[in-house]
Amino acid sequence: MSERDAPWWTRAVVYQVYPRSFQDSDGDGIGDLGGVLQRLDHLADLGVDVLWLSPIYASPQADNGYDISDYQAIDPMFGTLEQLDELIAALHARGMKLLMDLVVNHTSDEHPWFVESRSSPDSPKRDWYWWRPPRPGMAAGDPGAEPTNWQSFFSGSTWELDEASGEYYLHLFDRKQPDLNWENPEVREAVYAMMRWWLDRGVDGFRMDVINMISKDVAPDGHLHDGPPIPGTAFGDGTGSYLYGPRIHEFLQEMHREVFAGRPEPLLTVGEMPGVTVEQARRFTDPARAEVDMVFQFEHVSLDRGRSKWDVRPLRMRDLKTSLGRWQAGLADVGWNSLYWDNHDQPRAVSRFGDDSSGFRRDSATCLATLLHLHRGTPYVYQGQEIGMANFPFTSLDEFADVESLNHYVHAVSTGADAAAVLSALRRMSRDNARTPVQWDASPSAGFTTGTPWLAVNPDHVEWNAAAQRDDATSVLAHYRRLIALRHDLPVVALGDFAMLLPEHDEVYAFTRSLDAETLLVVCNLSRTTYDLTSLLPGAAGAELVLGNLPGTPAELRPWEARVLRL
Ligand code: ISL
Repeated sequence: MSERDAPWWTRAVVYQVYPRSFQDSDGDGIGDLGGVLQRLDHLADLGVDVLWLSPIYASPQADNGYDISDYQAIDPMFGTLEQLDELIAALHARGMKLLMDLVVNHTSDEHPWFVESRSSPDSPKRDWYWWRPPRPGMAAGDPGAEPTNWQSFFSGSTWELDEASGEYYLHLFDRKQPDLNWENPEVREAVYAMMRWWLDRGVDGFRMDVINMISKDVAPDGHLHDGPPIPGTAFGDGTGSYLYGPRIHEFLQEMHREVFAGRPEPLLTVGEMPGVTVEQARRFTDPARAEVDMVFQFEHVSLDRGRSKWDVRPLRMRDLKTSLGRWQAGLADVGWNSLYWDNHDQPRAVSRFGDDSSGFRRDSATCLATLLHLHRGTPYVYQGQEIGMANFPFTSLDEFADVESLNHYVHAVSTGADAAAVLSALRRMSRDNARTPVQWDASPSAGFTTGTPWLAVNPDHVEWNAAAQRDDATSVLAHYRRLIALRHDLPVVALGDFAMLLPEHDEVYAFTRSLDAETLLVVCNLSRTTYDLTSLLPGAAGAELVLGNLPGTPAELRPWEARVLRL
């Protein structure tokens, strides 16, 4: 890809706002659009190009807005459509763009489409969702009578019985999130019309929630297939039927034609795709196929787990290099990577991949940031990451709010797991780690709200907050600002070829980026060990420092030090 024909988003940085936890403007303890509007200077000051807004649509909030009951209304908890228009205008005035979350694998069970679908087997919208009778020869409600053996992402079966009709409906996530039936062309047209409505309003694109799951492998007679049994559970793994369904490319190409094709404005589409392989991602992001611009893949955030995310294992750096390196190579000539360490579904990166103990937190946060932002792809900054926010010191179940965490606790403990062990896994992996309020200042509610925050503020906010870092040139925040500016300034950061160095090294992550005559060497020490830099990488000696996270350029590479050097 040459500098001239590279799309705008190859040099862009995206900032994710999880609105419920970003900034409250009305004192109800829940962040809102008024709060986002108040904090736009923070984004402008960072220099980010795009704001990705997690869902603000009308929703019963069973999954914090990923359960939508009206795609074209703003939940009153978050504000009004007028404020959304105001946000679009304010962002555009600052040269930024707005990426909306698009959640169309499922709706809320309170969406009028589902309410109508559920009302009767003869409803014209019955086929908009996945309704199925009990397993042949079994009665509705019998153990094991569910149409397939699939396990939900949020624990238990993916099927919920509707007593009135004696049929089950499919929900890959919570039972309050029924899956839409994309086989039905009316469903697809309704979704496309809704998307066009948002683009006409001025939004600049969509982050598409679990978009690889919209096509299910369904037999001509409507039968869905059982998955292989998951050891130790009563369920099967259904992912083979829906992570890369037979019509997924067709649906995305149709969506592109019906929604995006021919629009003159520069747009961005990113598909969230759990389980996507690099070979599949090449197809999804090949511009010639016109599907999506980039995908979120999950390989690097699955390296520290066993069979489930709650089975936490130590991360081996070599695995991280192999994985990220394969994605860099796999999308080098076709397609594009998105780059992230964390988001609203993952624990905080500095706690998970870095070292959040007080002596290393700042250095490891800036080291991880340098590593990620110097890869080839579009980096995503998750709110609070830019000030080094860490996991929450959870000690009891009543501190959690997330449906995934709570469902897991109930299912695990009721099937015999040790409660203390479950709690300890939640403490490390719960999504609530990422969902505590943004720490704006050292005041009691961290400047997030004048009321009682919906989820407790991390007590470390007295030290770790944006106000304390804003004018400190050595802060995590200042480092993010420099990294973002570097991507804007140097074409080699956006477009340069990637080559991994020291693939076998357990603690030092190093690579080069090259474009035309320019080569950058990036060296990141992901440990507390001090290394002799020249014996590791002879080329580093005497090279010009472009950006580092520690002062000076001594001969040794210090703990959690990151350097970007020009060769
Ligand atoms: O959170 C996860 C890790 O356990 C994933 O299984 C996650 O549910 C998956 O990545 C899909 O995430 C998206 O869709 C979910 C929603 O809960 C997430 O917040 C969203 O990012 C269902 O809409």
